Amino acid sequence: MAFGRTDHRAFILALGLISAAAGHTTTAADEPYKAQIDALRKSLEKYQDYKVAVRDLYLSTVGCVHYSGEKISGHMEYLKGAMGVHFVNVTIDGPPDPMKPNVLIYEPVGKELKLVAVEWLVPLTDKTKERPSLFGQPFMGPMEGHEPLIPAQYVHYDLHAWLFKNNPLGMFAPTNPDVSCKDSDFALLEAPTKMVHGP
Ligand SMILES: [Cu+2]
Repeated sequence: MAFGRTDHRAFILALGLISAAAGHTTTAADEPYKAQIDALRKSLEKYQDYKVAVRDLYLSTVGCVHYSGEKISGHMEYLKGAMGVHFVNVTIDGPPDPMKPNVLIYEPVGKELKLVAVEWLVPLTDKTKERPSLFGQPFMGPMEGHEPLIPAQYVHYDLHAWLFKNNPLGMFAPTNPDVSCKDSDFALLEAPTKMVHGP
């Protein structure tokens, strides 16, 4: 089916409305934030070389994290797929900065690491008044830390953005079924993270 330019835009808008109505905000079209997201992607392109990321203090947490899609009540619903290897910059703190994610995520492909996504990880503290959001996307959580790489006591909100690899589940979905840990010597199958009550 061929869409004219206007038809196409109307179709995307309709899709956005449908998914917003269904509460699937993480798969909604990111159209209104497109310019901001494009600028963010451009500013992070240098991190496609993981050594540049390490020099800027994004440090590897080694394990390639993936999920089986198992559902447990009271736990996060992570659909089957991987995140990859998280490189965390603990020198970035304060409220989430849309232009400065504190996590970069790499997929091991052959003997290389490919930058696939970024993440904002925000601890829940007594100062937290509301759920953070960026690009119109409410963060997920609060949830416990992701064991075994992050201690359970690290209660946090997080938001992933698949800026460098398409995610069929949506730009802001936590897991990506097209990302794999098969080429990693440090694949870690994680259980879905426990949710915590918070603002
Ligand atoms: Cu992640």
